[in-house]
Amino acid sequence: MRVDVVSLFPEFVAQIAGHGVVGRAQERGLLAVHGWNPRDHAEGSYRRVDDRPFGGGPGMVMLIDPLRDCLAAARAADRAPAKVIYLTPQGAPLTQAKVRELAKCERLILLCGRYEGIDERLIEAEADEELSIGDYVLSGGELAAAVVIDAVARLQEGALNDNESAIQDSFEEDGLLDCPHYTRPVEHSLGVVPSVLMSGNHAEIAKWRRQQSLGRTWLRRPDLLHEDQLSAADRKLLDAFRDGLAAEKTK
Ligand code: 6GU
Repeated sequence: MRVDVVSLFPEFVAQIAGHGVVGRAQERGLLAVHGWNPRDHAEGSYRRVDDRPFGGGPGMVMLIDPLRDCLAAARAADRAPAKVIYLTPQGAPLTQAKVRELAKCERLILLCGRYEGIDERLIEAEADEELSIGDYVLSGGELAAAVVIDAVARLQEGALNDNESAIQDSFEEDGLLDCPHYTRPVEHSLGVVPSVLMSGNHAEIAKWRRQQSLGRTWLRRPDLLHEDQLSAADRKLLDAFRDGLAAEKTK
């Protein structure tokens, strides 16, 4: 997969994409990230890339032409057609389902604007999608681009090592939060590891993990839990989780 990032700070995104799972995916030839700077396509000695907004108000708006020429150069760098994504708080929320969809693309171009924005005509003409990474404001799209790159990189076949399975993670299989994890030592001044995890009983361990996932999702992200769609077994596990909590409270 090839990802081109159009940004006034392309080195910033390249830096982030050079480490960890994403860096390894690039080393393994599963992913290539390239940066493009609209300033390289700006005219005049000032190389101007933005201007004041019509209608007044604070901030600056990115000019159409340097961005359009930069985008054209990025598109032309590879024969494969690219999906162009504009990263903006006004975009559709990024979800793991969307990440799975994007991870299948041969090519993406991520368009990063400054917070005040890009001339709307450029977005209408060039962007296939607009995505947001959450309901808060960042000063530019670069961190969001890094988020998208990380999330799609780890889904490329061969990007994760065996011990980093993507399927176990929160959201990946069934949209539930992940269960808690423990490692040595069993006894620590901060507490003991739940005994079931040392029982060697794999069915019981799987049941406990499922229950923790259901319980945590219910406690922390009820918006993700569709109780009416749970299996009878899941419902039982969740009821027992709630009973356990209630019992603890009355202790
Ligand atoms: Cl994609 N961009 C900016 N500037 N802020 C954001 C965002 C994107 N997603 C959440 N906040």
